[in-house]
Amino acid sequence: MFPSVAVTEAASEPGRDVRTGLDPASLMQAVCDYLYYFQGRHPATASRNDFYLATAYAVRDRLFQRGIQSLDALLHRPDGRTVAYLSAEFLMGPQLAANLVNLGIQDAMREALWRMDIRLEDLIEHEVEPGLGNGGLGRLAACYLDSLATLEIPAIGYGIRYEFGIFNQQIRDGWQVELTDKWLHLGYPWEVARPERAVAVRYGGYTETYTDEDGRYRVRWIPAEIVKGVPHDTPILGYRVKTCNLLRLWRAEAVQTFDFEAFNIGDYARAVEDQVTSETISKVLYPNDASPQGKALRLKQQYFFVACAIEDMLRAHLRFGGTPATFHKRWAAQLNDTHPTVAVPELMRLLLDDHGLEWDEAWEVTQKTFGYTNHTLLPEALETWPIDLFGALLPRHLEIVFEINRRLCDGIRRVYPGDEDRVRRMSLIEEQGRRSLRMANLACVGSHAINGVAALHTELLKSQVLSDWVAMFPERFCNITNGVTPRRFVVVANPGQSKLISETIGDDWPIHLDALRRLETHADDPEFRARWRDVKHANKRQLAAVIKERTGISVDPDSLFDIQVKRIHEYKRQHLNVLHILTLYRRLKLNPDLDVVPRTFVFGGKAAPGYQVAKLIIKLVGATGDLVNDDPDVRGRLKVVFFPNFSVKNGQAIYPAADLSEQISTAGQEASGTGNMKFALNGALTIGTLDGANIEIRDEVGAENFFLFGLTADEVRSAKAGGYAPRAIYEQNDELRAVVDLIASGALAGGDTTLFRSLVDGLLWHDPFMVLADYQSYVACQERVAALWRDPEAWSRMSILNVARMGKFSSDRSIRDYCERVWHVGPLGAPTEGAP
Ligand code: 475
Repeated sequence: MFPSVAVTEAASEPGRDVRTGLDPASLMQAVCDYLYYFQGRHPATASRNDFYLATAYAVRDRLFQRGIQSLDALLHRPDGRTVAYLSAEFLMGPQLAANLVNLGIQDAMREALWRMDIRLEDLIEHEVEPGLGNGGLGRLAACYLDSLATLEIPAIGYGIRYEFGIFNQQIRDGWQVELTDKWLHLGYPWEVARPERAVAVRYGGYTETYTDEDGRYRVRWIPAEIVKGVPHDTPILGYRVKTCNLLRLWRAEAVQTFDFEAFNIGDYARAVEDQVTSETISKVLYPNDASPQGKALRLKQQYFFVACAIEDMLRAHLRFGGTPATFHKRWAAQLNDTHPTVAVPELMRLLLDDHGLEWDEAWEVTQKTFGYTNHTLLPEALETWPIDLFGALLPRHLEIVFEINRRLCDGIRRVYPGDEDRVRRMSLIEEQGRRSLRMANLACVGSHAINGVAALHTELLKSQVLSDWVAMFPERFCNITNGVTPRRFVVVANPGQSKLISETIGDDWPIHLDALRRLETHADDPEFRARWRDVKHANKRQLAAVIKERTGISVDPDSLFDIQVKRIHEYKRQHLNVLHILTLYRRLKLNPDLDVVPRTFVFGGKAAPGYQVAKLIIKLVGATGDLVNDDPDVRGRLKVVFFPNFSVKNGQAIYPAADLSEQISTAGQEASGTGNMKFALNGALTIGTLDGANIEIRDEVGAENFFLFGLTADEVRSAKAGGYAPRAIYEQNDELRAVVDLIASGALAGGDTTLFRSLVDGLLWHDPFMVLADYQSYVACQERVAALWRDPEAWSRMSILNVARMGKFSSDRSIRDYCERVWHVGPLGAPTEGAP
């Protein structure tokens, strides 16, 4: 069935030939061969991009070699389960350095390139990352792929190969400007297109019934439009293991390049137009990270990659001897938020209409296949699709959804007779206003497991958003706290800290992150602390140079680097951070000789292009910098920087240089956060609220090693229930009032009192995210931060203890949790307890 041919064997031993050798000589040969024979360049005249591509291709060979071996291993284990991670976003970050680290050939490649007078670091810097995600959710998917491969679990990430990813952000006159992300323009060497595995995706049209040969009543879908999905595969190698999985992203293509019929009748333009329309599907990533607009194209995108993925999975399953009824025994599919939820009716459709299963059997297969992860409680982020729109695009799926809903509502009525209000709440259809399909409800009914991404988030999910579902299906719910990959975010991003840790406690910590505990005893060693500080200082000098280059602002590496990087959103409260900066500024203006701790405040993050308040917050940060940075009374003691175009790549330069990590969302709003983990793993101390994973981070590192402030989620709720009046807080707090008045006065806007008016009024009259309520507690907490900073030994000790106790937040632990609680798979896909 699958010939384990001699060719595979010949190439199966890493290092056996020049093509796959891992020594500097083989690597140099491979890079040269690519330059010569693939790119047609002479090393003497090749550009940096030529060298980058040649190096990437040489690395990719070594990945594919391991990928083929992984596939081989899988094929010899026909009872195994493969994980399919379905996600509309994968924020992979740059690939070169991470792959070299996972292969263990960073030094060998550096040496190989050096022999050709090329600096590896220049090539790493040159790389453009595929920004195929908005933020946390997309980056989490990428961390999980890294961990799946490292834990040797067969897995495929399925998503969309957007031609344009998240926009590039420029700052002009303090305002965000969005530029198209043309990440493919110099060529993307990490992927391979597989046109022979294309899938036809159908849209629109109508359904009809017919009677098959056995006299059974069947339905068929007559679509109005067909689009081709072409897979592009990127190999995902684990850290120092042979397992190499796949990220398979789909690009939309017109079925025929020209509609010849239209061409013949002379309507050339329309034929080309149709092609353009088809290819629009994978054109661009929607840049909203919280409030999906009900755009038809977005639903088309969702169905597009889901249909491709399910078809691809089913094909593989049948090819290797499976039957439609055993699909769930070979595949565990995870819904990364509700974006891929149309997979539920899609799998049902294939099983019912194409493979003739009965409803109950198809439903059992479907439920056992899917798990659903919720990533946000924000009400505006809960996806719904107008029924008319959904039905026009996916008429057969709507019929199936209605039948799922009929059975669901019957079930609710059986368990809760007479409770029509509950039926109304749990129904897949929202009947108020424009009738619409509730994707979270569809995900819940179609999955055997439902999880939140941090303990508090799961509790809030269970007690609020999904409480009816918990009551009826309690066994489906579990928490799986997020994690991040220590390979990319420590080994690659922070070589100085990594080297020091490995010299001190050994080098197994990247795969056994709990081993960082061994650092605890060194926290009391003054010599170790001094080396720890030296590493941080070097990282800060590097970041200072980048800041100077990108913004023109000089910052002092001896100052406290106080950093907030994440999407710009009111609930994340970048403006609370600004209020603190302006508080310090005012104190210095009143008393220029005040002894303040010098600080560099760094902000970074993108605002959704249509989110005006978030864009105004960016402007406010810039205006604060303009006011503060060159004020003679400040004497350089406060610097405020907006670092443009925050991305995975920029994050890798920023996290290692942070002293203080700002995790200051309103309690109950941030599902988990993962930046909080990246900072802490790089030795930053956290100032934060009891929100998301902050709570668990604090539990791990110890309350005495965490700067906590602010209302709890419960307190936020009761404050709101009791009629929260921000204006009263403003009136009672002199310093707060002065700072808010400063913003309103126009002093940050060249005298213009209107620019920040909406922001100020929002705080004074509504303040839905309790910025004013938490202000005093935040400022007081920042004073404790400053006091500790004055004691470098105590600060270093705390920083070391933070890193030592962050083991829980490896994405390896998260993936083990998913394997145990949701997927029931082990290494190499071996079924584990509870496997279906
Ligand atoms: C949470 N993105 C973080 C992270 O679990 C959490 C929504 C709609 C459309 C497109 N993107 C989105 C998110 O909802 C998102 O990124 N959520 C984030 O997921 C991983 O750590 O707290 O805000």
